[in-house]
Amino acid sequence: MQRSSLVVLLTIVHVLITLGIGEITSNGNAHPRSLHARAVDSYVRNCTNGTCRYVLLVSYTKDNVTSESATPGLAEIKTSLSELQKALTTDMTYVSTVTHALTSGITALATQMQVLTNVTRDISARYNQLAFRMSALEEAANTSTLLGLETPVVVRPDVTDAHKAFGMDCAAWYRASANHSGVYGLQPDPSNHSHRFDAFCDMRNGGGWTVIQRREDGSEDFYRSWKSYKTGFGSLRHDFWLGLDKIHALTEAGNTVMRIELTDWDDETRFSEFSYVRVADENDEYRILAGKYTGNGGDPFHTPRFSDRMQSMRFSTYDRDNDLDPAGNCAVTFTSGWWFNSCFLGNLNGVWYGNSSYTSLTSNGIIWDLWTEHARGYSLKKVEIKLRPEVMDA
Ligand SMILES: [Ca+2]
Repeated sequence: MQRSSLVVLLTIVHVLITLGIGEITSNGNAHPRSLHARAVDSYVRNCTNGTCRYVLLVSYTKDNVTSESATPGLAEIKTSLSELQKALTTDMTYVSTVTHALTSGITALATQMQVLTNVTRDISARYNQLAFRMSALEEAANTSTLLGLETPVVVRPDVTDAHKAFGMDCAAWYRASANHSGVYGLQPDPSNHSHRFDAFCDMRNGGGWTVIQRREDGSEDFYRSWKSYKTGFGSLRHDFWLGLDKIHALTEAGNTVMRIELTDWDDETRFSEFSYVRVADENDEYRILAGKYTGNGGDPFHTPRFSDRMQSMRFSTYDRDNDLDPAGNCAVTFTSGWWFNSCFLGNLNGVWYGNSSYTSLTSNGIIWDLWTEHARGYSLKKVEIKLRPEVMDA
């Protein structure tokens, strides 16, 4: 018997009982109105507003028909009912078996999922270890180049971002025992997977420094557009600017230290450190704020003369004049992109002059006038600017 016809018959039987037809024929006697049900001919399903009524179409005869003639109708219904009950029992057993099999399947699947999760976690941990070792190898390769040794071949695994390890900043890598300076993957905002990038981590001087700018070999032109300074340019292992959007993201926590390291052509070094450095987002033209100064390199943020002061200045490029000089654009005059007032005591994105005796007459070199032993316009040999959190302890 097909399941649909089974349902229909069950419905008919139910309706028969509900309408009292069974009562009419149960004693085989004539109905008070002297009508006898001969047989159920058919029924009509009538639905309105979601409520369905079943109307039975039954043939009747007048009371001259004997009570015996009505009996076969009752017997027929009883037989049908019995058969339906049997079929229903069989179906119920079948449904029960299928349900049991499904439950077992789901339990097995959950176990397999757990195994898969454990395996994924294990692979991820192994990948992180591998990333640390790769960094150490790359750093060793660079060191041997500097020493004039043969550079070992370092094969970097071909991995997509989805499988690559990312730290919030270089300090996070340092805390995770990455002690070697080199290129690491960063994601400053753990909830923003789309803002990931590579950065050079300096693990010296206490470790955990994210380098945002380097000048050492003149391999990059720093007279660049707003868009270029926004996104960054250069090679992380040579001269580069990390990019203002990334610098903003790295200082957003509000407890960032910025360290500026300077080297002159006599290989003398100076440094300036500032606590609570913050670089705003593009809506505020990447305005820079700095807190307390320490070091021996000088402090351009809190210098007495306002027109030189770097505190709270917005970033300017040749195509975006945000400086406070009404007469012109400091970025154009000094071929740079920087936080100019009108104009500066320190401009570290000027032209890199590779001549040890050169003092840029137009002051458009890498200038740090706070280093007072140098003649005015002296262009430095090497600069690095780096960031890390105020508190380094994990
Ligand atoms: Ca201006």
